[in-house]
Amino acid sequence: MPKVSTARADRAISTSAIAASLFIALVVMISSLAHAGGHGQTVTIGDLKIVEPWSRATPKAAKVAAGYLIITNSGSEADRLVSASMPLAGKTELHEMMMDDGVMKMREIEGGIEIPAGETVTLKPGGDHLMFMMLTEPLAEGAKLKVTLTFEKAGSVDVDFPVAAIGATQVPEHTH
Ligand SMILES: [Cu+2]
Repeated sequence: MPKVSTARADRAISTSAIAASLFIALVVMISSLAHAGGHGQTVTIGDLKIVEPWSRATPKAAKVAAGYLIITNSGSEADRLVSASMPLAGKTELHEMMMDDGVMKMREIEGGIEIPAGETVTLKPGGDHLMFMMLTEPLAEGAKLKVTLTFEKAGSVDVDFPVAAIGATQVPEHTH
């Protein structure tokens, strides 16, 4: 009888080992899918490459939300992000953060955001950002916002901004 129970135990172990490796494979697959989704799309327009666009869900009463992205200019001339628009926002501005009497405030960037030749500009929490204003509805976690970015030289391009959870401080599902 001990033999049988050992065999059973072996079988039980190998079954659970298979289940565990299948589970791990599944988790890896799902997290890589989520990871790819979390990065949002990579968009290229002319010499500019846009990666990791994202925004953040808003509570019901909120009228503003921020948008973030990374822009790399591989060209030999500077370009400039001059404006942006988003269908759920009555108005979209380009904002910067600044200290005013010891208080962090934000204000519209006059003349847009320069993307110097050969450099990468990151719009992120605490720094420059897109400000979606006069929202016509709350931004829902998991949604994708179609944002139109207009550059002085490269022209206009549509970029999908995935919406992270309320309070998120980085790209959704971003795990590096
Ligand atoms: Cu702002």
